[in-house]
Amino acid sequence: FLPNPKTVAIIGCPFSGGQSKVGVDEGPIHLVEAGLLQQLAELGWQVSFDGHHQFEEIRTEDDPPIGKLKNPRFVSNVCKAVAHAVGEHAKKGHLPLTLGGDHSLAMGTISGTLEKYSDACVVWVDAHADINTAETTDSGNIHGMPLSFLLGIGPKVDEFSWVKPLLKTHRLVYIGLRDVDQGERRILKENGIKAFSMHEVDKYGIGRVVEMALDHVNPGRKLPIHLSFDIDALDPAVAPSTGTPVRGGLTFREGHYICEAVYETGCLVAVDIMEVNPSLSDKESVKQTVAVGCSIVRSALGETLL
Ligand code: 4U7
Ligand code: MN
Ligand code: MN
Ligand code: MN
Repeated sequence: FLPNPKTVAIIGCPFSGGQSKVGVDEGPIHLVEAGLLQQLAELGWQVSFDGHHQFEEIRTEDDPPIGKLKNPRFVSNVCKAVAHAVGEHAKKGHLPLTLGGDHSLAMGTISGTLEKYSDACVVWVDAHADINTAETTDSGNIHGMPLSFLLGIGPKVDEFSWVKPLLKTHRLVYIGLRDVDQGERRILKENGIKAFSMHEVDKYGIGRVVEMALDHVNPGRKLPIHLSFDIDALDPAVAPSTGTPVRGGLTFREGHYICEAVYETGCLVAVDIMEVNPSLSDKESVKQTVAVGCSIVRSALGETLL
């Protein structure tokens, strides 16, 4: 799908409004400072860096909750801007790599991908399903909800009417789930959304899980793939610095294997790396989490072991 030479367009998104812990907005700065741009250049990519987008100007002064949703206007404005940035890069034939920031941003990134590739499928790697609706959310944190908006599930929220529900339920697949809310389970069941939880990873091994996941969402490997990787999919021993860690996660190799296998399809058109929070836990843990974030991205962009 991408013309040669391959260009990766890096979009820094220092944004934390989709959840309540400070610091996740510093994720992109740390990933870049750890040398991500040079690392991708060494893999043979043309690297074009947007810089870190500044969202303060589009923050609405008064942003009271809408129902349970927290910071709804700010999240909406930011995601709309991100959708535009991703869409423009994709239309140029570049591969947008979005550095989060919290996972509400995926409402923007996937909207942007779908602008250029209307038949794109989504591989969502996460401990969580991020598919709560305005009705089912307990926390009101929008980083737990982006997929319901993209799929058009749940009550319409005026503020988010710009999000076109273009993602089809059979074009979404999960890997790594282990903390799914009751309401989310019902949504997954009712809509027949395919999910490979940690149970399936244990049962079949990561190799078969990725193959089954891709067979479901991308039979024949003909469709463009958007990979949205929440760092909390990895076990907290591997990636401790994140806002909502859940034990029993993917090993270092399982996480990387997913990325390698997705890259190998030749169908990858966009990547998100989300939820790295450098202000959580000690200095060494932060360093480790940021380094893992970088290596996950390198694997997704073609780094091989041999
Ligand atoms: B993340 C949660 F209730 N489901 O909705 C919610 F458990 O982007 C967590 O995957 C959401 O980190 C986690 O708040 C969002 C909660
Ligand atoms: Mn998560
Ligand atoms: Mn997530
Ligand atoms: Mn999280």
